[in-house]
Amino acid sequence: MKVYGSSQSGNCLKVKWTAEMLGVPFEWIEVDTFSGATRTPEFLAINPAGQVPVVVLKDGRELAQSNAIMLFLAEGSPLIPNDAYERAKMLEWMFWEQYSHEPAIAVRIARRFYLKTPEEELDPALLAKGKSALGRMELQLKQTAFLAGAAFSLADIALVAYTRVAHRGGFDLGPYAHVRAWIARVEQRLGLLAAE
Ligand SMILES: N[C@@H](CCC(=O)N[C@@H](CS)C(=O)NCC(=O)O)C(=O)O
Repeated sequence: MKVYGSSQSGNCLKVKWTAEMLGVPFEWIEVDTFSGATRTPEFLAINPAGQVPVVVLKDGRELAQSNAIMLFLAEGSPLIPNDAYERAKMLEWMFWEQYSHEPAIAVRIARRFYLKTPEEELDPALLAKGKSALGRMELQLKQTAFLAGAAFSLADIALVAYTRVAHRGGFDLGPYAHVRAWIARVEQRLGLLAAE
């Protein structure tokens, strides 16, 4: 399998970490998302949406969208709960991540940390939306060790990708003690050192 991704993108790292955890062999093809590399005819032939991550399977079929790729890779593995309710809870968090977490936290990280956009030029609503997302995670993680319940699942990999580097987006994780403890637990599972 080929994984087209950017090492700076949490969406791409989710796929990399899932494949590594499951022992799925892959070739990583680095794509610079800030240089127009996702808009070339060659890249658009692989993913017409012009985004990474996208994978090309051994048989040539393509698959995009980080969470869809993770679900594909982890099919039948302990990273997806067997119980229907717990599996749906995992999906609840993964859908929520793409609508209520990533569009605020990842966007601020990209603009502030990578593109060096000054704070006054950033939409102030992103900060409020990101803090609200962190608050929602804190509430859950006060009750359970992992997002979908007692067991580590794809929801934790999906949410940790940008949460562990939220400070790069100007988010102070100080008030979210349970989120911080969860990040450490998930990083340990993934064999990651704490992010700078
Ligand atoms: N919902 C998509 C988001 C993918 C996405 O936003 N990818 C960004 C990098 S994180 C990208 O490729 N940006 C380059 C572009 O839009 O040209 C996913 O989860 O895979």
